[in-house]
Amino acid sequence: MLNIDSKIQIIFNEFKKISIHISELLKDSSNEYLKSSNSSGDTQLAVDVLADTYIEKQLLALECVAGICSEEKADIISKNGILDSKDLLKKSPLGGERKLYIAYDPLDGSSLMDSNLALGSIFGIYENSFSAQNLIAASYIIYGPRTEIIFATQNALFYQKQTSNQEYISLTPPKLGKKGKINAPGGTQKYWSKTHKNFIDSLFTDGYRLRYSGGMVPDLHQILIKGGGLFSYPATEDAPSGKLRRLFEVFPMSFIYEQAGGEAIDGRERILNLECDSLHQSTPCFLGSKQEINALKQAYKENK
Ligand code: AHM
Ligand code: MG
Repeated sequence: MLNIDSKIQIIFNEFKKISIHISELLKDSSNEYLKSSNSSGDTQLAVDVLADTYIEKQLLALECVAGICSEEKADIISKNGILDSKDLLKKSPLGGERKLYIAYDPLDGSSLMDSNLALGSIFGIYENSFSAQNLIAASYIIYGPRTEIIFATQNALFYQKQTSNQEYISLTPPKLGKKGKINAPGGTQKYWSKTHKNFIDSLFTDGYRLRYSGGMVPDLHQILIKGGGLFSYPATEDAPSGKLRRLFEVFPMSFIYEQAGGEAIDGRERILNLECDSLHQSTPCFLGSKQEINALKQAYKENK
């Protein structure tokens, strides 16, 4: 019987295989939209569905994976069909049978396909249930001029890049400084609250530089690689719970940011203390270096 670390290693190795397939898929993909939309109401691209179906097939073929759910799917799927999401969203103790479930966003930022900007895939590995407290490892792949991958466990961060012969080599894992220089503010500005607008303006007044592509993976990756800053996707008038989804995007990226020495909050609370009531639930989110997160917490507290 494999221990949990070996299972996580098998899953990480599978993410690398997936990254090779999807980076090739992106080279040949058109920007064709389908008539369908996902559970969040986003119109799907053909490539969103292709990436989703491929990842589902690869992950469910692993003996150590008990079930998966994805930004592009309405349900949690196991090798034997649909699982009850109410049961699996409840917090459950770690340990026991130690079943592993994976939540993923197969192609984050796919609306950037047409402009040929970097895209990503995001994965969270959950033990026993899809609750933030049960997130035990996370990963993202960035498809840019190079394909790179970040893995985080509860103890370590790993950073690897794909070579021209489709092998992976290790790089020094990035670390967030206490304070950075990048400001990546998401959401439609005309719908920002006054508090949020004032805070974002204050960062620019302090000398922060705007870096925002509209892809969560490259935007967060840039902050990580350049040593710090703030990524925000706030509650807005048109999206009071933010846009980004807890299970597929915000929890895994928060896990990785914490492992890199940063923090992730929803404006008040630590993201990884939040519950998740439904599979596609979103949350406002702020991920960054400690100093920016503390300043934001303060600004939000003073202007409730
Ligand atoms: P997607 O998963 O449908 O691509 O949506 C998520 C993307 C994130 O990558 C990005 O941070 C955000 O949506 C951008 O939204 P906006 O265009 O509102 O700034
Ligand atoms: Mg996404």
